[in-house]
Order: sequence, then C-alpha cells, then structure tokens
Amino acid sequence: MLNSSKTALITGITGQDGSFLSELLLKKGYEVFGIIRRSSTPNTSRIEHLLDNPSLHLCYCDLTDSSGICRIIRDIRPDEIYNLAAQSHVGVSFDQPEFTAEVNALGVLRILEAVRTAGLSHKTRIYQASTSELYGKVHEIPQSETTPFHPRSPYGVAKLYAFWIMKHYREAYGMFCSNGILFNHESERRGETFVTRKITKAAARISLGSNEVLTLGNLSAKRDWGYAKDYVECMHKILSHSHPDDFVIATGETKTVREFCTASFERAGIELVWLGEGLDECGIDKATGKTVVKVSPEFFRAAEVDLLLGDPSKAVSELGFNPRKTTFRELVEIMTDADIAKQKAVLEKQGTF
Ligand code: NAP
Ligand code: G4F
Repeated sequence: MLNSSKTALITGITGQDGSFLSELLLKKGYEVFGIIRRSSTPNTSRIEHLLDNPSLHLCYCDLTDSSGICRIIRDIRPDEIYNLAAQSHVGVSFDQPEFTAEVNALGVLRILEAVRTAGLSHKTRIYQASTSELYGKVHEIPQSETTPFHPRSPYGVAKLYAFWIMKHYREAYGMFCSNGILFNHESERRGETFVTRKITKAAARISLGSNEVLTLGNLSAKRDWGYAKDYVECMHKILSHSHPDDFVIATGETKTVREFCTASFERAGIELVWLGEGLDECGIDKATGKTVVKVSPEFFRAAEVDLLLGDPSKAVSELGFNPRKTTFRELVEIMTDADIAKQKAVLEKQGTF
C-alpha cells in the first residue's frame, strides 16, 4: 500500500539496515531523507542502486553534530525518524569507548531534543535501534521485554542510555518514541568484520582456492541470528503501531559461532571437522586434512556476551512478526552464496576462474 504523503529520516542509511529500510520505505511511497557522513572514499555502496530515485535525498551530517541534526529535522519536519546510526561494532567499542558513547548514547539525545525544540513532539515518531547487547550477562533465557538488562561492553552501556532516554521522552513529553530490541541480524550486506560475514567471505574464498586460514575468537558464543531484510519490516511496523512501545525482534533460535562456521563451509562444499579445545581448537577440511579455521586471542573481548536467545512473542502477537520467515540455514545460504558469487566475479576479472 502506498503511503505517498509520508516523510522519513533515516540516520545510518549507508549501513546494512539503512539500505534495506530505504528500499522498503521507498517501495511504500515515502520521501526518504538519509544522513550520510563525509568520508574520503565513497561510503554509499549499499545504496548505490537507489541513488537515482527522486524520492531519496541525502544530506551530510553526523550524530555528534547537534546543530546539523537540529537544522535537518527543522527543515524536513519528518513524520518518522529511524535512528540506525551507530558505532555498531561491539569489539571496537572496547577500543573507542568515548566515541561510542558520543554517537550511540548522546546522538540519540541530540535527535530527541531536536524534535522537541522544533515543536514536532506530537508529529514525529522516532524509532531507536536498540539491541540484544543490553541483556549482556543474561539474567534469564530466553530474553524478553521484561528481562533485566546487564550490558557487557561500552557499546551495550551506551545503547542502554539510548534505550532509557527514549523511554524518558515518551513518558515526560508524550512523544512517540519506540525501541526495537533487535537480536543479531545479518545479510549479504553485513559489514565484513562481523563474525558471520567474516565466516561466509572466508568460506567462499577458501572453497574457490584461497590458501588463507580463517582466524576467529570465541567459537562457543551463541547468538540468535535473523535476516536483516525481515527485521527492517518490523522497524516500520513498530512506528506504525497504535502506540509507542518496546519490542524484542528475534528468531527464538540460538546457534554457536562454530555452528555458523560449519554450516557456511558446508554450503561452500567443505565439510569441517573440529579438533582441539580453547585456543588450540581448529577446523579441518575433512577432504584435504588442511586447517582452514583457527582461534586467536586477538578476537576475544574483555567481557563476552555468551548466550543470546530472544523471545519475540510480543512482536508476533502485536505486530504480526514472523520469526521463521528466513531460517538459520536459509540465512547461511543467502550469505555464503552471495560471497561465492562475489569471489567468482573477482577471480573472473583477474582471469583466474
Ligand atoms: P552498520 O552497518 O554498522 O551501519 C551503521 C551506520 O551508522 C552506517 O551508516 C554508518 O555510517 C552510520 N554511522 C556511524 N557513526 C555515525 C555518526 N557518528 N554519525 C552518523 N552516522 C554514523 O550497522 P547495522 O548492522 O546496519 O545496524 C544498524 C543499527 O542497529 C545500529 O545502531 C546498530 O547498533 C543497531 N543494531 C544492529 C544489530 C545487528 O545485528 N545488525 C542488532 C541490534 C542493533 P558509515 O557508513 O559512514 O560508517
Ligand atoms: O558478529 P559480532 O561482532 O556481533 P555482536 O558482538 O553480537 O554484535 C552485533 O549484534 C548486536 C546485537 O546483539 C548488535 F547490537 C551489534 O551492533 C552487532 O551488530 O560477534 C558475535 C559473536 C561474539 O560473541 C564474538 O565474540 O562472535 C564472536 N566472535 C568470535 N570470533 C567474533 C569473532 N566476532 C567478531 N566480530 N570477529 C571474530 O573474529
């Protein structure tokens, strides 16, 4: 159904979720405004295919820049804001805790204040990209909207502030502020340093002849992995809901990093056998006997989130969310197949395939 009169502002439009959400909103007839950061090399590859769309408008800004945020919100007067911008890498947040807080915590406050001071409190609906990292050292399994939070990283702590400042503006000013507590969601557009994409890219390259060894950290960490394209639909549903609220979006299934590896290599035609324990654990290609996966302390974190498993019942009943739309196996296939196709294209260009 077309929604031709609506205007949405997406922060983080160049990211994985921003690119899928722009596609969705443009299809629904929105005028989409996106915030991009100035960079010395192009950072719009994920939305390249949308750049000619006359309903897509990009403006330079940064979540650390209050005056820019105020100006853009005052000028656009958006019906909806999707705040997806963040320093989104948990591991990096240990190295850049202050920057992570500036963007992931105070950035949200800047948006809320910009909306409020522009007199848009009762017009603009705001979605905040909250995260299962809030549960951290989990207090219960599975995690739902009522599970207490216990973040385990500067990223998680910053996102906790963001979660609560959203709730505060909802309660104090009656603003339509909703948190989507999204569990890990991946895709063929996932950043290459997140574990799933790191795995699918390596599995593809190794299956096509590369001699590299994939080096990972904690293989036993468990995550509830869904498909990003499905999850952005929930972002829109959350802002289209009758009232502002917080929702867990998850599949209700959890797998280890090791299991993701096994499934991706299998899709790429390599049967993995796991040998050893801890730092000595490695994944062997059963057919050749070669080590293709090893472990390095370099990728361990000062504090780990061991197990995430979401309970999406509320989103299922109130938003009509289907947590089984894309299964774990289908997700692994989508990502691995995409990386195989990309690697084949690279090899073809080099004349080696
Ligand atoms: P992503 O691919 O890393 O994208 C992050 C986006 O934020 C990029 O567009 C990035 O711009 C932008 N950004 C970073 N710092 C910024 C700043 N200071 N000012 C303005 N923009 C900035 O992340 P994603 O996976 O799409 O995730 C989207 C959001 O959901 C993030 O807030 C993330 O924390 C949250 N989240 C993600 C997951 C998940 O599993 N994917 C789960 C729960 C929550 P550049 O392209 O210029 O770097
Ligand atoms: O892929 P990851 O880096 O994602 P993580 O830390 O779960 O964070 C992602 O999901 C969150 C939602 O829960 C988002 F809020 C956040 O923005 C981001 O999108 O790591 C997943 C697991 C971790 O336990 C990590 O320790 O994989 C483990 N891991 C093992 N080896 C690794 C590696 N992670 C990375 N990035 N690289 C490795 O080599």
